[in-house]
Amino acid sequence: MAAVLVALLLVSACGSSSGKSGSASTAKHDSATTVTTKLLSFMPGTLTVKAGTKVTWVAGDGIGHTVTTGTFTVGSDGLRTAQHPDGKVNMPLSKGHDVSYTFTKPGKYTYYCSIHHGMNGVIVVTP
Ligand SMILES: [Cu+2]
Repeated sequence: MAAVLVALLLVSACGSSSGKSGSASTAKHDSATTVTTKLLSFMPGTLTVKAGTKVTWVAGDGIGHTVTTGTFTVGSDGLRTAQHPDGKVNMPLSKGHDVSYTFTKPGKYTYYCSIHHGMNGVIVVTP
């Protein structure tokens, strides 16, 4: 739990206005690379991206969460019964304070919200 690799992460305040106009879309996040928290879950629960893609987590609710990579076990009720952070990513997530991480190596990366035991997700990184 001690390793909080803030340096690896980019935190951007998406809620702040840039003052720019003329953008084609008001959506600031690409749904193909964004995970949004909703009803105490990560949506989508599994996101597949190519290696080198920056994934962004956005708080879609007013609740504080974390994005914590690591392994976990889930009980029959869908709640985590054990969690083991791997130290890669462990960042607080709240409205207006997105968390981003670039996955450079192919693989299956499991993560969770350390506060809410029902919030578990997977990033699948393809070559
Ligand atoms: Cu949470």
